[in-house]
Amino acid sequence: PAAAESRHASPAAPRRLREKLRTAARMAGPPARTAPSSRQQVQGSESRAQPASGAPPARDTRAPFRFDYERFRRSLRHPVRGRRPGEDPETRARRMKIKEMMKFAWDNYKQYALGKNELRPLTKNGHIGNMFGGLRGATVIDALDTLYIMELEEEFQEAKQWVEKSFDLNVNGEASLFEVNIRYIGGLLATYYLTGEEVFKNKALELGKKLLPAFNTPTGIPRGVINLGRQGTCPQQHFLYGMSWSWGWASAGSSILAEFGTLHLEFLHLSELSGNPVFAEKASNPQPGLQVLNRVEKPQGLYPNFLSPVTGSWVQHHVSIGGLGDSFYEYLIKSWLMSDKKDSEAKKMYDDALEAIEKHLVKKSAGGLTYIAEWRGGILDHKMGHLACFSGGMIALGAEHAPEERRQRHRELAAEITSTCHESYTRSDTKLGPEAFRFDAGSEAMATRLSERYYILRPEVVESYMYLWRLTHDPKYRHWGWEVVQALEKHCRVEAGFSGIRDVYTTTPTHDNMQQSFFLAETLKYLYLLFCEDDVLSLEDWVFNTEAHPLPINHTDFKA
Ligand code: DMJ
Repeated sequence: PAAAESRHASPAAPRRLREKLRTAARMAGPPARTAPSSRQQVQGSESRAQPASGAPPARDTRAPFRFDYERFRRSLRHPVRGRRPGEDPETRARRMKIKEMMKFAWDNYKQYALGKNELRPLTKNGHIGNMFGGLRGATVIDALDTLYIMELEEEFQEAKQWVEKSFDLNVNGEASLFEVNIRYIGGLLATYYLTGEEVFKNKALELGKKLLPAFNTPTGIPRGVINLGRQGTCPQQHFLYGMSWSWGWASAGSSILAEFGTLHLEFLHLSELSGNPVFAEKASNPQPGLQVLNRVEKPQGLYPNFLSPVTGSWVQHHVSIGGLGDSFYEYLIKSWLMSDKKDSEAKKMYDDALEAIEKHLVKKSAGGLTYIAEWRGGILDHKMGHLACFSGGMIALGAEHAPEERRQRHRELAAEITSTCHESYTRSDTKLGPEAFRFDAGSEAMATRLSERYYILRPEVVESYMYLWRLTHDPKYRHWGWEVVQALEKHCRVEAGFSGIRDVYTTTPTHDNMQQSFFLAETLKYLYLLFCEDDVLSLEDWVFNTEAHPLPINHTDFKA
């Protein structure tokens, strides 16, 4: 993930977007993907900059901005849910099994925890937690697009009704900018693009505005925590504003690479749908912080995980393609793909970062397993987190677009990393992988610490299987995905939903009593797609945000 960065380094694409949006706002004529339509009134136009002089504002004669949803749908190259040509019965049966798992997960959430953030499947109640600043229904929002794609129509209507009637944005509490963005904004945007239902777009835009104050820092790099409640009005921009903080646990008030770098995809779409460039501008960080990431020296070309939003310098030299760093890299390559391959600066940043990772972090174990180590001030930590296993899919996706001399090497690297992550699953008693596994002290792809033996229904390994399947059609990826389905059924399915487990190395694991919302957004969606034809949410039309919410590729030219 890395949105803000790609904008520091990549003023060209956002500039094109801003031009397009301004033109659209002036309505000199319908822009490429926007045109008047009777049913598409956009929210957000009311919050464009107003004169701050105190004089009464001139009458606004501009026609309201409208996003032409029908035109957008016609621009897709494949039907969203695919064409369903003849397929072998086993693949279909497996897909149907995964659909049944989704229904089971949803039904139990609905029965015992609707409106809470997650289901506690053992105690049969709901969990709220403290990541979403008073927002509720994380599982509803995360599940919406998966329910839609799986054609669970009744369940989708139940989720939609909850959004219409009960999803309250007037909340007061400290939220993670990153989590709210990837789960709520991403989920709402994706569901709008899939269905054309205005409620999802309107909620996304309303919530998006509440996140903007997090960017009010000397560099424009946002802080990690935002209060969605305490708000006033900022006269210059006529926007609501709140207060923001850095995480208490992050070194010296720093912002986290994978957090401020994982906004760009969603924020570009907020601007695309509203006609208001402010979202793209904020996530592009064009203000005083422009070029921060380009300017700051990167140790051996690597990006450390902690950056000061005040000074724009690194606070600590910990580099990881897993937690704290992961989705920064993911959003670089996906920014380029989502821009229809126009955001060349994002692509260059991705290429350079991957080259540094290959050179300094990619290692081979004594037993021949390829892994990506972490780096702490120049010292390698021979460990891979479960989170880092998304990188097989990311590298495979990037490899398709790499120059000839790198393409094959990156394809092999992606396959090897994915195979190592598969090993971390097969070497456990449950056939599910631990939170982190190591390659030291004679250990190979296994957790060596008690505190790293748990599995919380994470998606990253099946995410890579899905990409590798789509890009290679090697049947082993479907086979590996089916192993995961069986292990989930055996060890994580309980009477009232799915639960994480505390130790993957025992066949009688204790459950953690939590059905994570990303299990419905990601794990089950990627498993389902693994057993679909390639035209279901085709990679030619969509990029998945880091929570597996599909956002459309902008096939049209940004130049108005
Ligand atoms: C998800 O919320 C996202 O994939 C995020 O990028 C990382 N972690 C979780 C799932 O493991």
